[in-house]
Amino acid sequence: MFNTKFCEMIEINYPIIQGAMAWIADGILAAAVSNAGGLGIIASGNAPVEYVKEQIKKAKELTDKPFGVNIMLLSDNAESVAKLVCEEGVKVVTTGAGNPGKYMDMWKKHNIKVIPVVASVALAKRMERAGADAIIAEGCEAGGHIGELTTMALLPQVVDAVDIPVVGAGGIGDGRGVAAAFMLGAQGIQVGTRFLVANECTIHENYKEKVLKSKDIDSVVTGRGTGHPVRVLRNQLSRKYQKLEKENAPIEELEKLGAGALRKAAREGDMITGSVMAGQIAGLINKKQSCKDIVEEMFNEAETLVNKLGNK
Ligand code: TUI
Repeated sequence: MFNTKFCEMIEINYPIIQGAMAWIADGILAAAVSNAGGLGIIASGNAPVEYVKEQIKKAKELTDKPFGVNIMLLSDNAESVAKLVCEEGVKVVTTGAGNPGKYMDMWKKHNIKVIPVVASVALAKRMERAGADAIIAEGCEAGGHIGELTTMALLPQVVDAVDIPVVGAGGIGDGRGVAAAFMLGAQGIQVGTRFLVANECTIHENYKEKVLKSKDIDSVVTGRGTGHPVRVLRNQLSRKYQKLEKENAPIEELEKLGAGALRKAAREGDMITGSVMAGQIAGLINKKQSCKDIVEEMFNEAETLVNKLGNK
């Protein structure tokens, strides 16, 4: 039922992209999602280019299915990673936190499918004109760096504004979310938070436990004042950050507090001074599963729901 044109374009069985989560989405997670029939994504975040190269090598060892690499455009290494994906023959690139316009021609020349994440209709249109193959419309329910609009409001407006496939993201954690995104016109979905607790996700157990324990209102947005709003699960770091923001602390002080904090949470399990990025849907996520079970369960649930429509 959910075998869309988008699936054909990317050569995947299920129209699901695994969200690019910096210091979290490595070659192991990406390969597991691709082996499950979705599109696994290696997140480059702020990591050095050598790290990304290693993760691409690992993913190639673990799967013969297509996988992608995400370029985080705020990173100092964005340009090097943008070139690396061309050298490595990566099939799909997603981008986040900016406008990837200056790399589009290079990627298209290398036959890479380009799927930018956008948080507005304006950028979606610009990306379509620049040659994007599809668009990920990400609402502010998502974890990490976010825009202003919710998925419910953003997704149908982007669907109406462009002729290329649109993938819905932000707040999707089960089959109900999948069905809802399709009702809004999406041809695919992107899921991050639910994959945090996947068996193949290599983050620290403390991070997984914090996601499993979290409730509906446990995420907060920090950094609205600095122009880089980020959704995280509440902890000592987020409280300190918000207090400093209220006191109008200098941006440099806030940046210093945030530097390296995601790595600390994801790799060292520091739930006190680490940045525990996750989406609003974390409260719904209550079990660890393989990537295969997550993907199949989400689409089976969605199919059941859609079949029920109109029946009493
Ligand atoms: O990029 C993400 N999520 C991220 S990136 C990240 S690493 C980071 N850490 C600290 C501070 C900042 C980043 C953690 N999570 N999601 C995709 C996304 N892109 N969401 C929103 C956007 C976005 C927002 C504005 C994309 C483009 C944009 O406008 C650019 C323009 O020039 O118009």
